[in-house]
Amino acid sequence: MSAPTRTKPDAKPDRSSRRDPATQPAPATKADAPRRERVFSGIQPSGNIHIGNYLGAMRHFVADQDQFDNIFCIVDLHAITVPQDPAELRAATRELAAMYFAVGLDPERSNVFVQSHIAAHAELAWILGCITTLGQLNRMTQFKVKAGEERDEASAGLFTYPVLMAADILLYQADAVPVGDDQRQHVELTRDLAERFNYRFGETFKVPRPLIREVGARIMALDDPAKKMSKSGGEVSYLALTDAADVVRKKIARATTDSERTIVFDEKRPGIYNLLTIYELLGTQSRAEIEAEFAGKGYKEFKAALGDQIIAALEPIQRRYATFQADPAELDRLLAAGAERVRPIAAATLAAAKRGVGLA
Ligand code: AQP
Repeated sequence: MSAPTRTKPDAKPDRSSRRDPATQPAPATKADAPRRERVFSGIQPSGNIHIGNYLGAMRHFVADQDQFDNIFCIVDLHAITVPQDPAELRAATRELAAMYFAVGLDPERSNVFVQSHIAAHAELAWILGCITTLGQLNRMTQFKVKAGEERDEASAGLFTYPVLMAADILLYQADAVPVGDDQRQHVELTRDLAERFNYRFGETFKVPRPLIREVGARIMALDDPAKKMSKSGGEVSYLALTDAADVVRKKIARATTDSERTIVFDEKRPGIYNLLTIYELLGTQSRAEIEAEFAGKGYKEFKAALGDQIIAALEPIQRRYATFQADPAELDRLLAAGAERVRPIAAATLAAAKRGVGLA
């Protein structure tokens, strides 16, 4: 049931709004029938996938594959919110596909596809953009960080990026969104938009919850532990999943620590804390065991052990990555198959949203 049309777009949704069966997305496919909880997440093909992407997001996608109905996207429309070289973007899209499968996503259990291959993302983003306020977008911290001082030079796409992200998630009626901590605010906006839309136009979208792990949700830059590790940081700031062993050793040796001597998990010492967190997440030891292992030892020994551990973790990923990269036709086939499987879900949701607002 629709709310009065005078409702301000920024008004708090009234949770007493009733379900309107006319605006329910039709059950789309067998895959959309009573089911496990569905997760949706995306990664931009905007550069080298780094260990922050892996520890904050990708490894959870893989670990939880059997628990969820899985939809993972290569968000190329998000990537073009900042300038991209077209040939590099094309290559990065396949590289990210290869990396998704190399870290362990099984194409039988996880749907992996390219965002721009399903036009419903852009269409729903427009509709959602019309119920999003400038005030909401002005509060998005990632835009402020990415636009920097040159705000007027940033693209309108970068400003409305969170609306496209909301469309990505809501199209698939996702229950949960596994992401790193930097995306928390965007998932909150997604929830707000879903609730507002449902209130104004009838129950249409599932309101998803963020799935953010406590440890590893924010891996910091190696050269500046005050900043998050990022694809667009300098070469020495991130560890790419494709880095060769000698590069890993060099980057870890140079990683910023401090002038103290003890190797302990202390959040007030962000450099060593970040490195210890990576060590913890790639290994099996508890924090107490790690601290005991390095008691009385120096940074040099710890960094050597960390380098070895990273190299050992990356080796099988890099081997599988090379195999997928060597067969671009197979990658394209897997991506097309992934898109075909999820397209009906997106189409049903978009149709319901259009009916809701009076476009169909
Ligand atoms: N440093 C990080 N620690 C933990 N998780 C992280 N993620 C990103 N950086 C870290 C998570 O990885 C997923 C994909 O990220 P993305 O490609 O969508 O976006 P991003 O945050 O823009 O990645 P970058 O590396 O920072 O790229 P640039 O520099 O191009 O902006 C998300 O789940 C994200 O939370």
